[in-house]
Amino acid sequence: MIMEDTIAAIATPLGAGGVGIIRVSGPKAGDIARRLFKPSRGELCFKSHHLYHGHILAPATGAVLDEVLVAFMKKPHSYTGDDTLEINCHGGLLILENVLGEVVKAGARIAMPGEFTKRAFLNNRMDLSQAEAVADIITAKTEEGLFMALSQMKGALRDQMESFQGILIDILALLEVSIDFSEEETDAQPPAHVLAEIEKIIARLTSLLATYDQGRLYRQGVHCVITGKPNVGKSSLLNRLLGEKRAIVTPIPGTTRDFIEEAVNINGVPIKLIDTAGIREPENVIEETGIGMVWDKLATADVVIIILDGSRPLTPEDDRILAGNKNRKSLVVINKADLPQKIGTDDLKSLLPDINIPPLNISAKYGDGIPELKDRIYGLVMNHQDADERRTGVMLANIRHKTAIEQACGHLERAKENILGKKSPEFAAFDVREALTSLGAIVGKTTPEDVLDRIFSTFCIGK
Ligand SMILES: Nc1nc2c(ncn2[C@@H]2O[C@H](COP(=O)(O)OP(=O)(O)O)[C@@H](O)[C@H]2O)c(=O)[nH]1
Ligand SMILES: [Mg+2]
Repeated sequence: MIMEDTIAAIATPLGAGGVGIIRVSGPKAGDIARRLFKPSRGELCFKSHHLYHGHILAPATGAVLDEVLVAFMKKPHSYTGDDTLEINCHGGLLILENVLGEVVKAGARIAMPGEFTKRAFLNNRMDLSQAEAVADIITAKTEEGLFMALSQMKGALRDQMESFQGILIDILALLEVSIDFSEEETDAQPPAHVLAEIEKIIARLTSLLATYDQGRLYRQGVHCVITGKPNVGKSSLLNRLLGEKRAIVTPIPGTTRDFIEEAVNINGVPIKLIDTAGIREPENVIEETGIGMVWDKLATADVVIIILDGSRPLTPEDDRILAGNKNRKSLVVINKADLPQKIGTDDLKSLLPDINIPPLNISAKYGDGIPELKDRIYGLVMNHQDADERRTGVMLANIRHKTAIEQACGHLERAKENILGKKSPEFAAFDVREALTSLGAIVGKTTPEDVLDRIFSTFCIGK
């Protein structure tokens, strides 16, 4: 596909840095380079994929804007598949803006977020799942998340989809043969093994779907909200898990008012810890609003850590907090294990009648029980699989992919019903074609324009 206009953007993060890169892509890229760049030695002869030293000059005044290294990548061997110019400037915002300004005057326009990658996709340099992986690589928070994104960028998900599509096309061929046949013999049915083939592929799609829960956690992370009544040690626990004094800890109840959110990495899973205000009978409107916000936050949590203060008897507030989180994935911990304990086993039994793992005793202040708590958090969010096992197969991590596969399964279930109901094979063939369309959306073959726009608009500028 030939792109009409030439796009340009600063591709490096804004701010001071060693180098700042301006990326230009489109038919005018070479022309812009010839207009603005003056090589330090000899005549300008841009060999593709070579680095040239020289200066960027403003053509109108001849003023030197920066000393640079430039590279020209001739199409189709560039990231976007179009002619691409990369100008390595000194990494100052003003320099980059000045050079970008001249690039625009010379005929480029400022790129939209993700537009370089969108062009790469439109030029068939990569499929949509690979383009999405580019964004995931940039935002990956842990090694596991990065590994997943890298394998998707290398085409693992696309290869998987292609193999499924190949199977569906074979099934479709069998169905179409029986359609032709049915014109002569009215109630012709597809061969018996078609049904088995459909069942087999549904099973494979279903097991791929089962990887989503974990894949999503690696990609997006887990929201873990710490709750409990005032003064039980929520902020102390946040600090302890982080390994730094982030939240203010005092003996005065009601110290924490706003949410404090910090990321930690527990065995490769990015976890966002959220410290909250203590829940109790509010004493004023401000506190009431604050506590309402804590309940809202709890409602969005993937995991909740409920803290009890082991050095004091249980209170109705503890009861209310436990009851209010009954349906959430939660861990109960008894803090202040270093002090004489006031919560008896019987108190716990009446409070937590159906809990199967006993609450964990910890000391946020001194660190007792923290490694075990991390293991429990990890165990709660992940199924027990070791990392090597996870690394062997493709994992779904993106809701768009998951939805597409669910739709494909739905169509295939219908195909199955139509075959079992001895309907004309045309019905099943229609369903299988729909399933192919659903799978095609993952790699971008059948993805509507507005969905593409939405996907690329979440990228950063210059990517
Ligand atoms: N002895 C002891 N004191 C603790 C422990 N954890 C927290 N505290 C103390 O309990 C008080 C309240 O702690 P804080 O973390 O602010 O509780 P929050 O209100 O739940 O956030 C502070 O004086 C802490 O030093 C612990 O494990 N042992
Ligand atoms: Mg606090």
